[in-house]
Amino acid sequence: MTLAKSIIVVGGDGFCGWPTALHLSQLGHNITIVDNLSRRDIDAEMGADSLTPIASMADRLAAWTEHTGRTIAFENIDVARDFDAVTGLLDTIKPDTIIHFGEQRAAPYSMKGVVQKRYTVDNNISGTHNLLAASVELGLDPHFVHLGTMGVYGYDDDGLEIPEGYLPVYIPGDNKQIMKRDILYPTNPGSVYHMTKSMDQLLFQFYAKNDRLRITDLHQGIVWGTQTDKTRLDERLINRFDYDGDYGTVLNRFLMQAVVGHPLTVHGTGGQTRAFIHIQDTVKCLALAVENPPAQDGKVAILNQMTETHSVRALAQLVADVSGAVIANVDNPRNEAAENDLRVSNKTFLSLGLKPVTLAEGLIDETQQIAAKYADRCIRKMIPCVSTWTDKQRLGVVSPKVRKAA
Ligand code: NAD
Ligand code: USQ
Repeated sequence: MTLAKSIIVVGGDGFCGWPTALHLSQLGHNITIVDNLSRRDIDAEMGADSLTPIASMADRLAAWTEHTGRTIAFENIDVARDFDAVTGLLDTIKPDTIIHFGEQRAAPYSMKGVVQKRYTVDNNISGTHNLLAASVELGLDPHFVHLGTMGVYGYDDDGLEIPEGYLPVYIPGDNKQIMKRDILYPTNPGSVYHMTKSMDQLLFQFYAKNDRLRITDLHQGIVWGTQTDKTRLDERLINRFDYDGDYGTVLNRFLMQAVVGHPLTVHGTGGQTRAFIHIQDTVKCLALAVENPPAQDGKVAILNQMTETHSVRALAQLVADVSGAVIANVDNPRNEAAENDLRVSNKTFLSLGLKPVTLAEGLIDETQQIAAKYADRCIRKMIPCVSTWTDKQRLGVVSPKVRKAA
């Protein structure tokens, strides 16, 4: 165990933040969760809920202390709207590390309508900026670790292996010399949500250069699975499992759909290839990032936090093969390429010692067992993806229809 750090986990009530807070607490760090519980409020607003019964924050924290003897502090603060509370907390704690999970993270929710578009931009950009500006205002030097997304790179399918954040460009100079520059990889976001992550990158670039903040931006792929070794300790520690059409991510949705006898909802041909990582590896990557802050050299460290790539259609086939589920190709409510290839460099985490959990390792079974255990909590009408990307789709695809069943 290295030196115990004082760590603020913003968004620590969420799917990735909760197991990360537990993991870092178990490693001996002093954890303060900051969360305004907005994710639970959005569930209530939509009439949805986690498939797993997530306990209240008070019960979660009490269960953790019972099992481990360790305590985690909790502050209910909206980091986007309550700058004074953010400043007060940072001044009191003077954290070694701030991990920032606290954003509106669903692409379909961010495209639902103008209210959700504006909320996503206001919440995500202001929250990130408040945390950075408060740190500078107080003269603090925390290592800022942000959860970004693979989706900032876009899915151009030009055969290039996506590098970790920066693209070397070679520019011919006036005297025929070639000048090299490392520029931020040009962003190509596919939703208002993904756009906010592209905008976060510019905030980090500025604060790293101007104020010498040490920033790590983790470009994470789609997280699948539910439990980690820590959330399994007690049912009150169980992690969130989103399956609804806005917040459910593709593989977890397929696993849950298989269990409740719903056709697997493949958008279009299912040729969309995406990057994936298991939740257990997310928490391991966060611990590695915390232990390896970048130098104070004015440059943001960008790491691709993903372990494998799969097409949506291959995932559906895999789940159908293990469960006997039927695959349904539905009209795609999104505005995205129907087919793409994806190659991604993730060499930094591998070099730091990450040994990835792969889909092939049977963990699909565990996630299916969790889905089966709580299947009676499924609200079936929340399964279809009805948030459309454009007005044209909104008119034609109010309720996505099944085109073909395999
Ligand atoms: P989540 O919605 O489950 O958790 C986010 C948490 O942040 C919630 O508990 C919410 O209440 C809180 N929050 C939101 N706005 C806040 C605010 N203004 N002040 C305080 N708390 C606030 O999401 P998640 O799946 O755990 O994702 C966490 C982060 O990781 C997000 O930034 C997301 O973009 C990123 N990410 C997630 C995935 C994934 O597949 N889940 C993949 C790549 C990146
Ligand atoms: N898809 C289906 N059927 C479904 C649901 C989704 O075919 O029932 C397709 C989508 O059209 C899309 C792909 O699956 O092509 C991925 O969708 P998703 O909802 O699993 O993932 P996405 O919207 O990209 O967002 C999720 C998280 C987000 C994170 C992102 C990582 O919600 O917070 O940033 O994954 S990444 O995709 O790498 O950018």
